[in-house]
Amino acid sequence: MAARKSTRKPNTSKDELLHYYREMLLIRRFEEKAGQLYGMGLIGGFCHLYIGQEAVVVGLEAAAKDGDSRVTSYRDHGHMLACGMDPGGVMAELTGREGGLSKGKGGSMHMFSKEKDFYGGHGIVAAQVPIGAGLAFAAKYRGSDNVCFTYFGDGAANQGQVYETYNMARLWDLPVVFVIENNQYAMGTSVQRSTKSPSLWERGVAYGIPGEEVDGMDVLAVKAAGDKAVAHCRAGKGPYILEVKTYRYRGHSMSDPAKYRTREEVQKMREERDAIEHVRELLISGKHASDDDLKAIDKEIKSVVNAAADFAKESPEPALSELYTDIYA
Ligand SMILES: Cc1ncc(C[n+]2csc(CCOP(=O)(O)OP(=O)(O)O)c2C)c(N)n1
Ligand SMILES: [Mg+2]
Repeated sequence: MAARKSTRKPNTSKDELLHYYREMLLIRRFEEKAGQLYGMGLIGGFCHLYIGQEAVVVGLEAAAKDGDSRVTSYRDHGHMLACGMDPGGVMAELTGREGGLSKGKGGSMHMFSKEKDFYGGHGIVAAQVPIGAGLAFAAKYRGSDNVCFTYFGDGAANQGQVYETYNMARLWDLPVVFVIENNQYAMGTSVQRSTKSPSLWERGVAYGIPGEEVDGMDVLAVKAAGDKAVAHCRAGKGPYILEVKTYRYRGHSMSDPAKYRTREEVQKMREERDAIEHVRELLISGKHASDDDLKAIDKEIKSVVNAAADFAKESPEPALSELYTDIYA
């Protein structure tokens, strides 16, 4: 990844920077806590952490407005927090408790919020991509200018259904922002090993869909690209692709031994490119906040996350009768 170019525009206000800082920190601290609860045996099944990728969803949510929808993969806790879903409800779903957003019956990969227009949480790689086009179809059909943010990974970008969706989305000029979260790995396979063409967004050109690469470790760059993509969609010009270059610090899931990359590679990213540290530097160098101010924010966020974890531990397990509700047959 190229060295960071400062994308800070003179009009990036203190409030905006503080908002990004808080939102990204909430996701990081939440995910660290989820990792701890998993280690304690309180979370079962799979758990895919978003640590390192926070700037992607926080930057794009800053470009969204009421009524826009979002849909993503199993690496979804950050997306839920960024669109305003309750941290306690998300954590209690991870622990499989009654207070969870799917009443403890869905778990990490199956959470939804009608109120926030969050349509999951999908465990099948790329399955959310056609669903995203469907959500965009609904927005257009109803005559709104809302868009659907459809997130998927670099690995998912090699799935055939992505290209069927591109074709239809452009044919019908659906308001979809396709967000490829290129974190450079699909489980243990690096993008260099899986993908011939170095640029994933350029594949949209074959379908007449414009797009661009974005520095996903710079929340201001993500927000600026998000604004551009969203304006394109809202103007009725059809879909837009953002290939956001990012990096996950943790393994694919909690059970990943991470033998496919070196510790040094991860360390280098954390030290030189961390998105939260970037905003922290902007806040300090712009004299918008002191070290103590930022420590106070961290403390406040830790207490939100601790309260979510307490709720997730104390909420009861679902009643056995719940086995027979919310089912088709
Ligand atoms: C159709 C399908 N094939 C394989 C899998 C197993 N699988 C789960 S995640 C994953 C890797 C996807 O990587 P990427 O799209 O880059 O997303 P990331 O995990 O990096 O966020 C694979 C192969 C699956 N869940 N679904
Ligand atoms: Mg990936």
